[in-house]
Amino acid sequence: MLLLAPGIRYYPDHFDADQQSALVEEIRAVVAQAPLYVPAMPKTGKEMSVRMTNCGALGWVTDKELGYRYQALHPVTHNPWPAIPQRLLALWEEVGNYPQPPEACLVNFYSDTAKMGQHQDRDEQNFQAPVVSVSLGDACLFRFGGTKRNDKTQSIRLSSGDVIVLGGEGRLAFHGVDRIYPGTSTLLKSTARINLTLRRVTAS
Ligand SMILES: O=C(O)CCC(=O)C(=O)O
Ligand SMILES: [Mn+2]
Repeated sequence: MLLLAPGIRYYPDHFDADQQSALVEEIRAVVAQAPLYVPAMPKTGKEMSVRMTNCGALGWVTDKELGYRYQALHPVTHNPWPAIPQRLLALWEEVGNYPQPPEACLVNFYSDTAKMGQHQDRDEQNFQAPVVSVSLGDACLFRFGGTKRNDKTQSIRLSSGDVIVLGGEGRLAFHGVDRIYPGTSTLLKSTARINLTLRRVTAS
């Protein structure tokens, strides 16, 4: 484990190749039940480049009308989200350092050109619990800073199997994905990156 900044922990190659393949199969099963959808920004309705779905009791969603929020039902199918795979619950137990399990696992699907702007994860009622994030497939350029938008930032290349934890002083750090490096992994069928983000939503 490498401490990148206060509260920002990096576990390179946390999942080996076999575990990554198993995780991809588990996520395929999630997507089969809860299809990827196109999230849109609050108010403007501008579509994000990342496709999303969730597993867990709650899922993070966004659309023009209601904005960023957590909800128990898929916004298109209106079905409950599938359960979080056991392997991810075990990851949370291992690195989360938090007594209760995650309630939400956001699945972000990045095509070659997708990216995610700098933001804080602050739609949760609970900032005591960390955010635990898994990278699968193509590498990306992940950039993070401090708790103010204009704080100095650092960039790190995240590869398949890597895990990042934003906890404690790093829980509200700004972060985002500047670019994908297409064709840097053969894990997925197409050139793409999947990110899985585990979160506790409600206050204890
Ligand atoms: O894809 C990533 O590595 C970051 C995803 C993220 O920050 C989020 O979903 O809030
Ligand atoms: Mn985030």
